[in-house]
Amino acid sequence: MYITTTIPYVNARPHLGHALELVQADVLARHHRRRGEPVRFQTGTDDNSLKNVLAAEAEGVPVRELVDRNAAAFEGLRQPLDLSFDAFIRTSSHPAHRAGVERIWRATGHDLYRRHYEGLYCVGCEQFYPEGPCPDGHQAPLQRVSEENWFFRLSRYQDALLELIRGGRLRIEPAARRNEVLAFIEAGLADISISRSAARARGWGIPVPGDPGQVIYVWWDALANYVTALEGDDYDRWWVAERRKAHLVGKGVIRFHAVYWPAMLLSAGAPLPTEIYVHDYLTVDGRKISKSAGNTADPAELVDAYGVDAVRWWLLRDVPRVGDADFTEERLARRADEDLANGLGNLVNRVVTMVHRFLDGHVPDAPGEEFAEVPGKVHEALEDFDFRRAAAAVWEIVEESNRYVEQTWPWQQDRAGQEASLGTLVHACRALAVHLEPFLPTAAARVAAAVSGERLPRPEPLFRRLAATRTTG
Ligand code: MET
Repeated sequence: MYITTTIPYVNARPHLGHALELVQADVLARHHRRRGEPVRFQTGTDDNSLKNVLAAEAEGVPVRELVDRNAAAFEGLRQPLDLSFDAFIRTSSHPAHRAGVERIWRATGHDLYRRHYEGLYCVGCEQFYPEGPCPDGHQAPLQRVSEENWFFRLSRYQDALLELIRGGRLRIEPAARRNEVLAFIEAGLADISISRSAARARGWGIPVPGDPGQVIYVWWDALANYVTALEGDDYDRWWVAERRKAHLVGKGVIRFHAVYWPAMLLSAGAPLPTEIYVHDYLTVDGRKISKSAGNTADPAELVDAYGVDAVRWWLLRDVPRVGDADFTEERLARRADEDLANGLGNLVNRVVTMVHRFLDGHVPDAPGEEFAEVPGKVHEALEDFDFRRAAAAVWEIVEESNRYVEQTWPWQQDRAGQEASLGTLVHACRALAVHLEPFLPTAAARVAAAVSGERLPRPEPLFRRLAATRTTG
């Protein structure tokens, strides 16, 4: 499976919303790799936007400097968040990106034309609106633009797109998002402007081939990343031969991925993606995430303060499949304490402690449950893009095992009874370590270490309690 995230603008440092999409993609990638399927997990940054240029101007630094600095912060999430991406593409520095964008431009040449255009451009959204204000709430005044631009005959692809989505060849999850896309296409597709004057772009971006006075629209350039990063044989392997090509996207950018991008590919005669998974947004402390409001919830800082397991677990366990979720540090700490420290940590600790107290640390040679149904349930949930349900399927092992301890009271049994019940419990903890890996790779490794071998290591607490660590300011 080829799994991509969107490539964020780098006008600012990453916020928790970026971490959500990256962690979701990471779980999918790890899950499919464990099933023995080849996986390519790709992410990156959208460097060529006007938004980045304006941010650099506001800071008084060269664009290149700002873009490099912020892109490094995105790439730097790999280690703190335990991300397993295979490739990271930056549109301003990837050696094959520009040539790839130019190739797509030429391949779609039969659908391109120049005409005069007037409209209101929102730099925050990097798109035109017929009238103001920006529906997304960007405060900066919309720019009135009146210039010659290149246009793409999107209108020509209306029927092909409808058929593609209705027929399920392009699957969009959740279904409400699919219906939203269908309604948008059914309402009629107008051609779109796909270039701007180089002057308005401040000379930043990829020039239109053969027309250096224009630069290519940043979305056209950015969407192309999904194929331009596939160099040499990788294009055939991951874009032509691969059966599953999934884009993870936020709800605000569906139209670009489910309408513009497939139309570009159809026009270029290239294969199409097969799946688009749409997540909703996070708010932080009840407000839209925004740099000016100072509530971006820096993912690397959160990991510093609470640990990677707590951050990943909140994103996976508390964010619903549909609907926005509100993040607060209290919620993160509460969820981690309840599930990780009290639920999982306590279980493993109790089991290891009892194995030491009653069996001198030796793991009994008793049969145990494999929880063979868990991978299937996880798989079904992930096919529905439902991380919460997938996480809950694994969590049943924790709950069932804790119930088992309460019901069997190993400390009251004779030696044979203790061997049987502790054998079962050690097995369960080992199964947990295996099934938890895609979600919480670090915690899974710690659980595995605590319950592996014929003689268990001395018990040590796996998770510290977090509730008092920090308070949201
Ligand atoms: N840069 C865009 C955004 O942050 C995403 C581009 S994905 C091809 O919304």
